[in-house]
Amino acid sequence: MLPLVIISVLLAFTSGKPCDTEGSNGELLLSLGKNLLRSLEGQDSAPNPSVHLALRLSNSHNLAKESEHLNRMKNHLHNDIQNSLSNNQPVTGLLALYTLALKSSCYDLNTITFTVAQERETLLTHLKRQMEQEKENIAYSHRPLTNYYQYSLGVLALCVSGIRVNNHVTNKLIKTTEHEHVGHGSTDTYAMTGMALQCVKDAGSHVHNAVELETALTKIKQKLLAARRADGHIGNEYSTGLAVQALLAMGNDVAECAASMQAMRTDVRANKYENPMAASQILPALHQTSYMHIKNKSCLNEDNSLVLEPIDPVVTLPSEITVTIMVEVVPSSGEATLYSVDVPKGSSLLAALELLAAKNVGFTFEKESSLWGPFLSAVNGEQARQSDRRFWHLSSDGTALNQGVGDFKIEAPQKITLKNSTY
Ligand code: B12
Repeated sequence: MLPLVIISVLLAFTSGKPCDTEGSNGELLLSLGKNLLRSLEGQDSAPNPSVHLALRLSNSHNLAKESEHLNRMKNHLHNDIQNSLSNNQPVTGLLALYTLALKSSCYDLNTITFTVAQERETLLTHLKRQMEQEKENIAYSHRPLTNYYQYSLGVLALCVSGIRVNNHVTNKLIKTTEHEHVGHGSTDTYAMTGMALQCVKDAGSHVHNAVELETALTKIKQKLLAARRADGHIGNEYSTGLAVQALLAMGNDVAECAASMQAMRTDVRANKYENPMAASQILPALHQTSYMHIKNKSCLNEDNSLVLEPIDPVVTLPSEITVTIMVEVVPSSGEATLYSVDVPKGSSLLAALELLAAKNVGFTFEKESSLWGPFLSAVNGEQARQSDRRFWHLSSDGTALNQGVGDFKIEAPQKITLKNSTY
């Protein structure tokens, strides 16, 4: 009997895919898909191209809701991008995400146009132009107008849409990888660069620098593998999905991602991906696919079984237990001010800052909305502008937060520091 058990266990190990998504994991994927679909409901929820992508890369669909969301993107998101283009603001990442989202629904990209200075041009022409401007900026100041994450998204979006990416544009990405100039969110950025360069390699268009391209891809793989933690995460909880997507796109053996898949599943069960952006970046990885695979999407014979059951609204009353937090503000002058405020345990940092501002002790702040939620943009009247490459950095007792003000919850007394920093 015992040998039989041992043999079956061994067989299960050798025949089962290490990143298997069958069985109970199927349930997990389904519930994550439903949560994403739910995040698009509600009057004031803005259409989100990253969520669209994740839903389209899943195995189960709600085709009616996906097509409704596609239409909302074609109105609202389209208008937002049109406004940025008209105001000459760089919008590479959003334009790229929009392109990927449309492509993931097999939408004819040539029918999407924007009008700037009375000239109507297609989405892809605009994306190519944004990439040229980004490239010029790199040549001039060694940095893209936006960041290398968005630059990579741009290359990826052009490539999966079957556009031949200008060699000079790709070369800038190869060179950055070589010189390791990626900055904040480096795992996320390496992952996006990996998918972009792999797509270019597979397209076979970048022949004259093939060796450098290969070297860059090898380096990215090494960087991602070196960022693996003992608990399976690559970088942190929020970069693991993109990192796994990239490793899969770069043809890594699925066995190498088993621990990371497991880490993400544990995170899903612990509700770490309640932010739809976070969930949208990990879902494709859990489905063992990647943004790069949008290139070959046919949209034929798709499953249509993702149904949303009505759920009872959950009302959470503020906790009666309060915790005292210190809020330290360090403006660009370096002169720190310390405040203190009592907040209900479990409040978001945003709610805590609102309570502090309401005390009229001289603390004020402003926020801007983004795909990830509220972004802290000004404190005590001081803006930390992206155009100046500054931002309000968040930390707790000296450790950088890996969530924003809307998602980070205050569970214990601590000192929160808001520091005007450069990136
Ligand atoms: C580049 C980048 C930044 C840059 C953005 C400016 C720029 N022009 O380069 C800077 C350095 C300012 C930044 C800051 C922060 N970031 Co950041 N950032 C990224 C990165 C690598 C790419 C974002 C991007 O360009 N997306 C493409 C465009 C199309 O999407 P977008 O949503 O419109 O992009 C804008 C917003 O995302 C916003 N933004 C950037 N980071 C964050 C974080 C939060 C919480 C919010 C609300 C908004 C926001 O800036 C983007 C450019 O305008 C992502 C990686 C990822 N996986 O998404 C991390 C990422 C989004 N950042 C993250 C974090 C934690 C932060 C900080 C909270 C870090 C800190 N301890 O202070 C701060 C935000 C603090 C604040 N003031 O509210 C996490 C968010 C995880 C989560 N669960 O919320 C990510 C996923 C990285 C990671 N794996 O940990 N970031």
